Parts: sequence; C-alpha cells; structure tokens
Amino acid sequence: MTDKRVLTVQDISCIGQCSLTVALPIISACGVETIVLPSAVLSSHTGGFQGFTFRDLTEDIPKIRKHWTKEGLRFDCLYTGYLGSTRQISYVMELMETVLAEGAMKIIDPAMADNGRLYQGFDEAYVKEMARLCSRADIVLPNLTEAAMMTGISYHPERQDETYIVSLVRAMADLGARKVVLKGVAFREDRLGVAIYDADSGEVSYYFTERMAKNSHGTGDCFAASFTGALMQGCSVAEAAAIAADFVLLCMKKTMDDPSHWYGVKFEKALPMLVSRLNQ
Ligand code: PXL
Repeated sequence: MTDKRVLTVQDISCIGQCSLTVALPIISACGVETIVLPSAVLSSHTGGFQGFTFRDLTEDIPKIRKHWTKEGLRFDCLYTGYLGSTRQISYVMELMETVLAEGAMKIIDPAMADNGRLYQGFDEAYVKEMARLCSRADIVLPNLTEAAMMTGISYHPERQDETYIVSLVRAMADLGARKVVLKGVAFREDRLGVAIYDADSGEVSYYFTERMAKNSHGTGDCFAASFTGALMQGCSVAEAAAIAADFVLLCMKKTMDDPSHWYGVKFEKALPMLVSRLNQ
C-alpha cells in the first residue's frame, strides 16, 4: 500500500500557533506524510503582534516547483492556507497543474478574513483571486466572513438561519468547488458548527459542538489541518469535518486554563485525542 502524501503551502509564523507550525505537526500526527512549501517567514502572525518581520518567499515557489517536477514528484493532496499575495495564489494554481497526482484532492482554506474583516495586508483584489483559486478546489473551507466576501452575500453572523447558510454554501459551490465546509455556523447562542455541502447531491448537513465564550486565533488552521489529515486517512468529508470540529473545541478547552495565552490555541495538548480518534 502506498501512503498518501499531502503538500501544504502556507507561511511559517515563527511564533503564533498557526499556518505551517500547526499544519505540519497536526497532519503528521494523523499519520500522513506532509510536504511543506513555506510561502513566507514571519516573526509572528499578523493578528495582534506589532512590528513583525516578513520574509517573502514568493519567488522561491516556481523554483521549488521546477525542482520537484524534474524529480518526477507527485502529491496526493494539496492543502493551502494563508498565502501572502495574489502572485502566490497564481503560483499555487501552477502547482495544481504540475505536481499533483491524478485524482489528487485540492483543499483550499481561504485564510484571509474573520469576524467581518480582512486580515492585515489583504484587499479586494486578493479576495477576487482567492475566489478564483477556490473555483479550482475540490473542497473549500471558508468561514462566514470569507464566504460572504467571495460571494458578495451580506455578512450578518448574528442573524443566521438555514436559508442564509444554504445560500452561502450554494454560492460558494457555484464558484466551482464540489464540496463546501462552512465554518462559524450558529443557529443557537450556545452551539457552534459547520455546514457541509455536497454540490453533486445538493445535500447540506451540519455538525455542531458546544460554543466557547470567546474566539481564539489559529482555530481555522487547526480545523483545516485536522480535516485534511482525517480525510487522507480515509474519512468522508462529513466525518473529517466532525473530527476537526471536536479537535478544535478541545484545543480551545486546553487553552482556557491560561488566559495570558492570547495568540493561539494549545493544540499540542489535544493531539492525543486526534490520534486516538483516527485509530479507532
Ligand atoms: O491563522 C491564519 C494566519 C496565518 N498566517 C498569518 C496570519 C494569520 C492570521 O492572522 O497572520 C501570518
């Protein structure tokens, strides 16, 4: 049996418990080989630290791609998170054409906005380009903000109902992806979850967990990484989304005892649960 290999493209934030520093340990813990392509190195993430450094590695991406194609390397899954620029998005599209095995799974987490706002440094042109990247994905993992921005649907998290959520997932699928996992769905104050849409069957399903009092940074990245790992271990999209939602909740719970830990979640403490879930 040949094991699946995942290529993940995103930044390294040296400190911040996000992007590659969570993707590599989480997907590896799922028992899946993880090939990393760092798109930039930042001294920290951009969500609260001041004066961070940013080493742009955009122009390394085509060189790395050329080396890999010369070596005849092909990967079974591409998972992208935070990307630094529209140019990086176009290089990711080139990777899709050149280094993926036949039938490889393309998973795109837009990782560009939350709570109604774009992350620092992104603009409307980036949103448009990200929508183009999502159109080429098999599975997209937007939160409510990102889905609203890419589809032009209004963002009103406090007034959610099934009609609103279904319109968002359908509009995301209309961009081109066959499956949409929408994060941040809440029909009740005390429950938070995901909507899972299959464009081929037209079916929408939901998975909810208990809702924590406050949002934490990096949970989207923990969700995407554990989702990818679970999927590569043979779970269905709905099973992988449920495992990822449970994992993220535990990551948040493991962080609660330390209110000074503001910049990420202590996902390391939740890894044993993920490993045992995938070995059941
Ligand atoms: O968690 C997403 C993320 C990844 N990488 C960097 C970020 C963020 C969110 O702010 O700033 C550099």
